[in-house]
Amino acid sequence: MENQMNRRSFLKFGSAATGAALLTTSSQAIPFVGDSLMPHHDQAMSASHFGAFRASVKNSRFEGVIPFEEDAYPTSMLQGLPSRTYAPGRILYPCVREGFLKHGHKSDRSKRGSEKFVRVSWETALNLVASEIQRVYKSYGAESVYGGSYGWFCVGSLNNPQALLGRMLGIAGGYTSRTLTYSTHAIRAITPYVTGGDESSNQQTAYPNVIANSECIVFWSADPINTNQIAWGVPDHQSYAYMMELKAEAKKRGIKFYCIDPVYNNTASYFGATHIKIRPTTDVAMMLGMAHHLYTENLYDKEFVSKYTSGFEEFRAYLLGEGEDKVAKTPEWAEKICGVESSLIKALAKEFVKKRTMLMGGWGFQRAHHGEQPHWMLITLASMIGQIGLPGGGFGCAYHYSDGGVPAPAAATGNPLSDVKSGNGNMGAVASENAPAASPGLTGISVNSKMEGPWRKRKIPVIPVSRIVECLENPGKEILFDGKKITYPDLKLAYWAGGNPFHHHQDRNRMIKAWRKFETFIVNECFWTATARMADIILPATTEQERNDITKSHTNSYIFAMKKAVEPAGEARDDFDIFEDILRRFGADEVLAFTEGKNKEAWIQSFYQQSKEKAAKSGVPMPSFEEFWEKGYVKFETPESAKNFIKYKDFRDNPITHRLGTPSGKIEIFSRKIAGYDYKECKGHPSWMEPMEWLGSSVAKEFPLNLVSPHPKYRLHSQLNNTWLRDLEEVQGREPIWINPKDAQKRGIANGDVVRIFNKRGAILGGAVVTDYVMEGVVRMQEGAWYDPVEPGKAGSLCKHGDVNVLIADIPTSELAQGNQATALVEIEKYKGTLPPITVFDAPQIKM
Ligand SMILES: Nc1nc2c(c(=O)[nH]1)N[C@H]1C(S)=C(S)[C@@H](COP(=O)(O)OP(=O)(O)OC[C@H]3O[C@@H](n4cnc5c(=O)[nH]c(N)nc54)[C@H](O)[C@@H]3O)O[C@H]1N2
Ligand SMILES: Nc1nc2c(c(=O)[nH]1)N[C@H]1C(S)=C(S)[C@@H](COP(=O)(O)OP(=O)(O)OC[C@H]3O[C@@H](n4cnc5c(=O)[nH]c(N)nc54)[C@H](O)[C@@H]3O)O[C@H]1N2
Ligand SMILES: [Mo]
Repeated sequence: MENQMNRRSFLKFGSAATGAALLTTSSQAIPFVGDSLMPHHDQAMSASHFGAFRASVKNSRFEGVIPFEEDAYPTSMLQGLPSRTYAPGRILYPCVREGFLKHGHKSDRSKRGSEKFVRVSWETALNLVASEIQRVYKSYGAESVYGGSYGWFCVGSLNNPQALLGRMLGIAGGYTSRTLTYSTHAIRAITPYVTGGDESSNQQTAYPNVIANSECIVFWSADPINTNQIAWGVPDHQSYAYMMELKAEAKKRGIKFYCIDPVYNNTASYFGATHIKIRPTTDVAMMLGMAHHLYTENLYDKEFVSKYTSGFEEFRAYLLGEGEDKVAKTPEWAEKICGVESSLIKALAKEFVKKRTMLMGGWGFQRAHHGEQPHWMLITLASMIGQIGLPGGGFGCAYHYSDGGVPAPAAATGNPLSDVKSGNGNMGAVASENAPAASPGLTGISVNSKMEGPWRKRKIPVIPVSRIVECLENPGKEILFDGKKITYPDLKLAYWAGGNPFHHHQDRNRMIKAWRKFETFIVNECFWTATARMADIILPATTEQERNDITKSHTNSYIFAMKKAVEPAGEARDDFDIFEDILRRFGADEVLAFTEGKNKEAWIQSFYQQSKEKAAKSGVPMPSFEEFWEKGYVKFETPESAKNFIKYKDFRDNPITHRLGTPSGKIEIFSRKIAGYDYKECKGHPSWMEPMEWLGSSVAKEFPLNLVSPHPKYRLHSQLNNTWLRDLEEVQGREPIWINPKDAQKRGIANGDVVRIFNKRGAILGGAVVTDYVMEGVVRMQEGAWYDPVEPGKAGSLCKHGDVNVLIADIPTSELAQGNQATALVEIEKYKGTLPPITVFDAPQIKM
């Protein structure tokens, strides 16, 4: 306690609670006896996409992570944070590509990735950035500056690089931004037409209700045990307590679990689910087979369909083969496509109708050609089952994400971190609609300045996020998109902060060539990622533990203080400071518009105060900022009403007063609007359309294995790949690829071999894991291993580490969503050459 009192002076807001400070107080008084025994209040509270925690700092170094005491299920990934902070590939000073420093935008752009970097001062770097932005504005106009900057930057209401970048460019003169996300491109585009809302982020039937009522739970392309480890805000991992309870209840009541997936995933093993092995991208065929059986056997819920849906008649004609294609979508027809036996398709259809069934849909299957269809068809199937709005029944497409399904305090804001319109707005809070209106929903820095000035009037054009390469290749081209027409701008400069496009985007080799269209590529990064290596100007950014901030848990149950734990590495600076200093090169008004006259501390306090005022209005008291900062968090209680939330119960009870936001007010199995668009690849009702590459296509003759690329267990995309967590999975230093024993045997591949995986788009190395957790004909490699080409910057080079996006096509889902894919056909062979060393985790060559 004595120590706690001493600590107050050091932890006063605004002072750097550095290791040096700690050293002179409690760290000296308490001998090191292992982190778990250290009193919590002696550690700086912090937070991340992996969870909240206290940073243990010794000798000015961030050495340990003590998970937040109220997080009962912390993820192992959290332990990678210290190692990340001191990764050998930290960017320590501003650098410029040598050719760019000499020749500016007239440099040889094909040298990106291979040419040396030159260390420069912040002054030089920022002058160069500002003059490049001004040059492009003058020569081509604001539209030519791309500031869409997609990615999973850090948590923190203030240090949101994406919002800050948009804010800076919006003030400086404008830019082109983006819409939708790589996460939910298709589901988010299609479901507003079907249920009138965004099914990727609305509230799910709460877990307690599922636990009490569901008799059958179907994980359909969903892996919540894996993907709930992280959250778009901060995860508090409450979903794991509910999942444990669900498992215990299943033992008592015999709840049946199915996993419909090409892979027996983490969730399937946890619940001991029955594996329904389905060929990738064929789910719609299976669902149609089930629908056909329900219809012809008169097992479907006619009353639900007629009272709550619209357009079943049009769909029925298609289902029975009375439409244009004259093909009845029988279970036998479906079996030939999806590989699931027709008898099983029928049995499942029957079981889902008979039992109280919750269809938990993930998002894996919408990252595919025609990715709009599976969720539309899932909702159609759920409508025929007829349990939407009943306890423990229906469907939910966000149980796997950011503690979805956890009953929680209300969120007033759609996006918990900020009101940035171009941000990952879909990743909104999953809090209850039953909770009181006013809430602790914490806001953050806005992309729009509130100060008067020309920036207030600027129109920010957008492109669909995953079309960036196509846009570079076809300036001026008009495309169809979600009922509209969009003209691709002529992009000349890109500025990225808080994302890793050379990880997240598909068809790496095509991308490398297209990127040369940019005269200038500027990146703020903490690490020498594949993207940073392709930059012309690179500015070093601080990590979350090197600055103060404030954030909240994704469930809205907590607001967290994020206290600076250590000094920034090298010359790294906060994104906020970097953008403010760029605007200094534009003028004083611009700087004022950016800061609104507040320093970083004042901003952080203002976010807290806004929450406090909002909470007070609904009678929820919050402590003073100082008390909060000292304690490290504020907790909000979950209202009892939230625990029994049932999605669409209101609609079921009264479809007139609670009509849906669709034109008919009902679930639209047929959408007149979409039919009216007259698209080739998205019809008026859910339909099976052959994807460009699947096991039934002609491409499979040459490339017979269907690769899926789900989300990694020990990474957040590419994040943390530069830590020891890599060692938990890699095979001879290569990203693992799961292959079925039968497929491995045919190719003479043994467990632990390094293999070459290839198709027409490129080739990568990987480490074979021979396992029947992946079905025959399918291979699985997680997204996010750092791209490490043998010849950097050269299109077509072998990636020696295992970046799966070398192999995946960059072809849009359809004219509706224009979304991204995550599967492809490939072939695999044992790699016989000498193994090239991995180099991507070390800093590139820098001329000092
Ligand atoms: N094949 C395939 N591809 C996919 C997917 C798939 O399933 N399969 N999934 C897609 C999905 S859903 C997503 S969301 C994307 C993810 O793609 P990204 O979000 O681009 O991937 P991350 O690795 O999270 O990249 C975030 C980057 O931000 C940096 N960063 C973190 N904090 C800061 C900061 O404070 N300042 C600055 N300046 N930088 C910071 C990190 O170092 C990191 O490099 O990938 C997509 N790509
Ligand atoms: N640990 C961890 N958690 C994460 C992330 C992370 O990087 N790491 N990323 C977060 C982000 S940004 C997002 S968007 C979400 C993503 O959440 P999701 O998109 O739901 O996750 P995925 O792992 O891509 O896919 C889920 C399941 O779909 C299966 N699948 C793939 N293709 C098909 C198919 O055609 N049919 C069927 N039936 N199944 C298929 C995969 O094998 C996997 O088991 O996860 C979030 N959570
Ligand atoms: Mo995502």
